[in-house]
Amino acid sequence: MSIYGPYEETLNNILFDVEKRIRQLNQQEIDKHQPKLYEHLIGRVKTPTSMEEKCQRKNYPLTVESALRKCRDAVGIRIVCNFISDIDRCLAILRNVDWCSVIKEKDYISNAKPNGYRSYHLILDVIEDYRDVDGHLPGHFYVEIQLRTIAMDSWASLEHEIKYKHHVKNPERIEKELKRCADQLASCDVQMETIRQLVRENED
Ligand code: 0O2
Repeated sequence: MSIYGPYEETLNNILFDVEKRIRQLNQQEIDKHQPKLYEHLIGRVKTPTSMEEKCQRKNYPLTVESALRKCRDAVGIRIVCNFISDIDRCLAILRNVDWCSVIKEKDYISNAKPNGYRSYHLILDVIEDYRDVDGHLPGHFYVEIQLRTIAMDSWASLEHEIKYKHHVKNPERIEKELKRCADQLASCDVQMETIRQLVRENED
């Protein structure tokens, strides 16, 4: 049995439900003639192998408790937005829904990681009563939400690709270039926001 014990199906159900709810939130915005909340979203249940690696990296025992409680990203959803202000709208909405509570926020947009990584991370405690299996764990679970612009997402994907696929002898130069690229993209995000504002102010 995997590190998720009997909970693998539950995790897939949670992913399905939360994705559906986020799509509904987007539809509600569109119905109110607001811009769409996001460009696209992508969800995954972390593979058991990847979760085991994470637990080992963090020196957690390889147990269901570690995989579902100490780590809180077994279920993850990335929401990729067009504009920074859309991330703010998503945040405001998610903080107010009744089917979860936001228990942790990490703002890597205002405080980018030293390598240039930008994204806004939330941990949701999904309150809905997912069925406990064998009385092991109480019936609520965590979901990690990552909110990013398209530009931030492009950078993170490429950086991930470069970091994991290639081993270079002197990484400092590459890291410096990646950071420069991240900062340029961040500046583009600010410019795009300004352009959106200008369009709004000049609409007929
Ligand atoms: P995957 O496959 O994307 O899930 P914690 O200490 O537990 O509160 P945690 O989870 O160790 O926090 O770290 P954090 O900072 O919240 O970020 C975790 C996730 O953010 C990573 O998940 C990545 O998805 C993403 N991330 C963080 N830093 C970087 C970075 O420098 N580059 C890229 N490309 N992504 C980053 P996983 O588990 O690593 O992978």
